[in-house]
Amino acid sequence: MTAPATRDVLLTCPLDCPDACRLRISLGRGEDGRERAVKLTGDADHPYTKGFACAKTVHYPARQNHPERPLYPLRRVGKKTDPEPRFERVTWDEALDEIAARLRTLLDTRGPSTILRYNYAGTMGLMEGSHVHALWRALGTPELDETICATAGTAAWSMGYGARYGVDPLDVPHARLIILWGINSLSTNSHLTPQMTAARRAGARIIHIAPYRNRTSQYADTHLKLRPGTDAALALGVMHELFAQGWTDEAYIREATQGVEELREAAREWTPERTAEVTGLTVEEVRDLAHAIGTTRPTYIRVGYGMTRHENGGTNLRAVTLIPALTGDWRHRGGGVVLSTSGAFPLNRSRLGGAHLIRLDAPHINMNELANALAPAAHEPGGLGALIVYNTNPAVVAPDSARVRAGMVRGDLLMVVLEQAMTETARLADYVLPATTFMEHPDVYTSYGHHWLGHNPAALEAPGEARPNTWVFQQLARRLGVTEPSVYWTLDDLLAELLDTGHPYLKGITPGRLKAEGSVRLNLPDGFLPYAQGADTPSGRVQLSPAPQHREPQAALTADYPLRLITPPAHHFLNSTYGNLPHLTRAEGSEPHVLIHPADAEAYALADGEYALIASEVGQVTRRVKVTGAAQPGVAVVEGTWWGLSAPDGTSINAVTAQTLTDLGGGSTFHNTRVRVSPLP
Ligand SMILES: Nc1nc2c(c(=O)[nH]1)N[C@H]1C(S)=C(S)[C@@H](COP(=O)(O)OP(=O)(O)OC[C@H]3O[C@@H](n4cnc5c(=O)[nH]c(N)nc54)[C@H](O)[C@@H]3O)O[C@H]1N2
Ligand SMILES: Nc1nc2c(c(=O)[nH]1)N[C@H]1C(S)=C(S)[C@@H](COP(=O)(O)OP(=O)(O)OC[C@H]3O[C@@H](n4cnc5c(=O)[nH]c(N)nc54)[C@H](O)[C@@H]3O)O[C@H]1N2
Ligand code: SF4
Ligand SMILES: [Mo]
Repeated sequence: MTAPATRDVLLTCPLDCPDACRLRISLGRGEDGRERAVKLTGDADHPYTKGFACAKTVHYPARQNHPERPLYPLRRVGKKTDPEPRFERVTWDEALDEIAARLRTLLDTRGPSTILRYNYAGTMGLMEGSHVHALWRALGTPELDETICATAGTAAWSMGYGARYGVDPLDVPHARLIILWGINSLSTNSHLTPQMTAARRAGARIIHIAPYRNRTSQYADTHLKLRPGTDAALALGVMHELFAQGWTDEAYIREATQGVEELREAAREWTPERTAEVTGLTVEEVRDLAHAIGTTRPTYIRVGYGMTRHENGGTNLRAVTLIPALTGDWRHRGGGVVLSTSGAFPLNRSRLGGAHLIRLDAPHINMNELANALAPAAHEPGGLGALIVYNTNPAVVAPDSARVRAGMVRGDLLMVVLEQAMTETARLADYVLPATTFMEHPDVYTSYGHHWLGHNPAALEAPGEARPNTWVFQQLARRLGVTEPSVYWTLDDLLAELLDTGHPYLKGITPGRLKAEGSVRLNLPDGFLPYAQGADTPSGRVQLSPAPQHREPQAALTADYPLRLITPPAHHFLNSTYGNLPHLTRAEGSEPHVLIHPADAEAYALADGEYALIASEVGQVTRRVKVTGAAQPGVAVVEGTWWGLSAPDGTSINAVTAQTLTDLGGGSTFHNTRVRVSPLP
């Protein structure tokens, strides 16, 4: 259908992934004369992307040209509870006039608190992903606390260190010990791999710490299969040995930290024996880990958000991040710990997304509690009359998803979904508004895994009548009589403001240069060593107090719910993105599986290849069992937030996960679910 490629463009990947790759995309003309993407790979000249895209995004052209992609505004015909949704094509004017009229009525009769924007990181673009909230802030709708992914980690990091700086990934080849702690980096941060391989060639050892064996464990030299949710115990066990064996860097502790005595006291009880008992590791494994960390400089620790998705996930992550403050690794190039590099982008965000419009008295809604927020009917106190969804697929990715869907199909709720794909959320909408992709709209990008800023021009004409989110909201704003200027900014307006800080890291980076070069490295000082002299906290020191403590979850395992279910990302999907591409679902095994250890298979009469019922206190799903030693006794694993449409029972795995929040940051607890797995009757 599509002719051979005629030209290449270089663009930054917009997806929620630390790598923010520079992509080389080949365009060709179809029979209809329209240019489209035909091939995608990584830019060979980019020092971090190094010429390859991941196993999922190489298929972005198929996603973009998907036959079911919505290309025209659609209005529902029939009821939201109909088993097969039906939509009719309408003009943009019809859709926008009708939506604006419904919003106007809600604003006039019941006020802005009845309208909820619901969004996440479908695009990381600062325009289409962040600035686009300005309309809702100008209207004074509830503040959505964007907690589904990173806030437990951010809160934990900021207690110890303040802003999130991280080791430059290009310094990783200097490390001699690499610890991948609570992250499946070969799947979720794949461009770190060449850097680690370079370190390995120079003699580095690589350790993976995660409850089940996956690609990253296989790549590592050592896999420590700890019990989920016990990272604080393991970190304290390591610290016990650092203190006991004299492996601490006393100069660093004295000059750059505060609270070491409290931490030393807390670590005292975490002998290797006690640590082994709590974490499920052997005493030798605990001693070996501590010895490796204590005696190897530089030690590089890459922590993932994965380990935070537990009740005590914030504290667990904080405990791990404090280790380099005891070893002094921050003073060694390639040493330290990384959660995110995003703090290094010193942009002027004072009006980004209408930040200056946020009202102090605005109600807040935690996005993990969408099921609750949708529960009261529109006429009840606190009831929502409208839900405006963009850059996210909550019917699949939000916890307690069956109740989320039940709330969405309420007849009195206006639901508008801006989408690039006919997701299960879009299928529940009153209006589906076709959205452009990163190749079809201009935007700017930071990264949470490296230090380049990216700018994408609109490289392709939008197909059909797809429009950027910002265009849609500006059209609504006009119809609602909104006069706030920032709502109407173009990307050039935003870019000028973002770069206007005078910060040394942005020196020489003008809008013109960024647009001309496309990808520009921040002006970090030579030998960038964040936290070598202290931290970005009020005291200027790394804050070790209050000392982290291990705690068992309130959702303790019981005879009724004897297994802990973790639901980490799949290699071939990005959250639910790509879950509608058959060659990627096939690569993931065609349907979601639950990994069960042979000992549990025997205990609960589960047979390999058979269907089983996974039941939690929240709900239940049916999944095919894979009996495998990759799991551990007591832990069930379902990889990937598959579309419910791919599952035997049509449900998302989040039908069993709960709205429980983390100890810090109000974060999600997707790996915290206690379940019972039984053969399907
Ligand atoms: N292929 C792919 N890449 C992705 C994504 C995707 O869905 N697929 N999602 C993107 C997004 S949005 C994010 S936030 C990042 C997330 O990427 P990561 O930061 O890697 O976080 P998770 O993927 O949630 O974590 C997965 C790992 O955490 C481990 N884990 C679970 N519980 C615990 C625990 O208690 N302790 C320890 N030590 N380990 C634990 C799992 O075994 C698994 O190895 O990846 C991004 N990249
Ligand atoms: N059980 C379980 N659940 C999880 C997780 C888990 O590990 N386990 N991970 C959680 C995590 S870390 C995260 S970050 C969330 C992520 O959840 P989401 O943010 O919902 O991510 P995606 O599922 O990738 O859906 C993004 C949607 O945005 C759309 N989109 C992309 N770009 C644009 C655009 O420019 N405009 C518009 N209008 N739409 C666009 C895409 O088509 C896609 O449907 O899921 C969470 N849910
Ligand atoms: S690795 Fe991440 S940033 Fe790179 S192409 Fe894949 S999803 Fe995009
Ligand atoms: Mo995420």
